[in-house]
Amino acid sequence: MDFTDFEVRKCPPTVMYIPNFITSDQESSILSHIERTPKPRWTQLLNRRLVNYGGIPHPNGMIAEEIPEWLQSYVDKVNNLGIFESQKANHVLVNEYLPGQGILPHTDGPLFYPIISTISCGAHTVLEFTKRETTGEANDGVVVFKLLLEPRSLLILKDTLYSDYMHAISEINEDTLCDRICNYNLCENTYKIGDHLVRRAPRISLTIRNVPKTSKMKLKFC
Ligand SMILES: O=C(O)CCC(=O)C(=O)O
Repeated sequence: MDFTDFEVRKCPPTVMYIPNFITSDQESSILSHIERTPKPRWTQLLNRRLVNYGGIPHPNGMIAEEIPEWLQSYVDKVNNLGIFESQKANHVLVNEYLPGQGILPHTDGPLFYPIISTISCGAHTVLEFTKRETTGEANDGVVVFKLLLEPRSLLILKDTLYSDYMHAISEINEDTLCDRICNYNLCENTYKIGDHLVRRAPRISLTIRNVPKTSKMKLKFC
């Protein structure tokens, strides 16, 4: 696949934004699978809840677990794009955000191959980027640019965007379509900058990544 048409050019390298990566039927199917996830499977945090599929990433190696078939088909769909180069995605983090919830500025760090792919379902969100404080200079939390993630879209982040920037989702109930959002030209819908607000609704994201260091479960018999 030639990604050049999907590259977001108004921000540092490299962001790819593919609208309508999945169909509405696929989105509904994902949402109904997630809705049926047993409560104990979820980890409830203060500002979102999450489920790990494929294992729990760990510095000593992720004990690999099978990804359920319904979810593996979306992992395959992303793997088939060839974005992970010689690797294959083997981990999915499902996040659920209710309106007013979000995620604090962070980098995904060394446990992952440095490429992030995210499928959004259910509703939009706005992802905000701040520069990492690598030179000792404070960045004062200044948001340098933002991306509007529409439902059914795929976002791919890599290169300097992975290493030098933190990403976050503000804990707010509605988003302003400001001129710092830099992927309007690739969005499925046409948006008018400035004068309208988009109310948040529950959003599910599937963050599909490669965890390079894995191990098989060791069974001890004594
Ligand atoms: O929900 C998203 O789009 C972002 C998720 C994220 O940044 C993470 O789980 O590390």
